Amino acid sequence: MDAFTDQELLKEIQSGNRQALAKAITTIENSTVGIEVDNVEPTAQVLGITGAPGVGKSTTVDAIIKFLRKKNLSIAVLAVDPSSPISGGALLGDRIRLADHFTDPKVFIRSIATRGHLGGLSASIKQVLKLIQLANFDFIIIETVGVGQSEVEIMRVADTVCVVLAPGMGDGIQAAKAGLLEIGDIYLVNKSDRDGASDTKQDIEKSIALSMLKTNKGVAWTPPVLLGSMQLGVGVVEFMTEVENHRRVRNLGK
Ligand SMILES: Nc1nc2c(ncn2[C@@H]2O[C@H](COP(=O)(O)OP(=O)(O)O)[C@@H](O)[C@H]2O)c(=O)[nH]1
Ligand SMILES: [Mg+2]
Repeated sequence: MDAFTDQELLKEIQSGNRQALAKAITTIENSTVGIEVDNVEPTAQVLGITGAPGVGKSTTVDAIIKFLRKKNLSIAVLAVDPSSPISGGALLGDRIRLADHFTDPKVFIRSIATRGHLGGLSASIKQVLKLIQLANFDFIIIETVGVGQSEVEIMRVADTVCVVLAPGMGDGIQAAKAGLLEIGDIYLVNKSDRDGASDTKQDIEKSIALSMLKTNKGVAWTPPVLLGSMQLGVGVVEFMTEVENHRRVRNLGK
């Protein structure tokens, strides 16, 4: 595929060549120049999934893929690790969990570390997203590996941001400190099969109400706080209903 010019590569991506897409992403990941992509009409809703390590983000991604595949929709997943120059253990774990989908041609899963890009992390993520939009997926998911300023920044490229939390893994104050209460469109308290999930939900609801008072925004959309157990498949439909509601309210994608 090395013989392809950038333009040919883009054509291949558009016609559904996943290998070409993977190659183009690698080029962006490793180079300081990138690939010139313009005039991409975004069709897919971009869902960002963030939250502390271990809350169940990858499990949520897996549940979403299963949900969407039942509707015969195609999905691209981008796992972004801004901290690590080489794909670390966390991403490897994700890969194993998502291995069920590897033979499914309608599911494209890719991790990205973005080491060298000149324009910085969010610039290269934007480029990668453009390429994925070009490939005409129905749905795009971006999962970040941890929580920090770079994750908050990555989430700016998403249309709909979901913050995943879990009982006993940080309260509203911690979430506020991490900047998560300003960026979430949907809050998911995962692991509802564990003790304390309702308390976490109430705590987050209170903290969101406070942060919305301060920022005085969100009149058109009040972020819902949902309970669910993505591992057990509990609350997946309700979660996806809110993702769809947000798309409609914000008039995103198709
Ligand atoms: N009890 C329980 N455990 C869960 C649930 N969802 C995920 N987990 C577990 O939490 C751990 C971390 O999940 P993972 O999806 O890798 O979290 P991530 O680091 O946020 O991507 C794994 O051991 C999962 O099996 C759930 O709904 N209930
Ligand atoms: Mg993960």
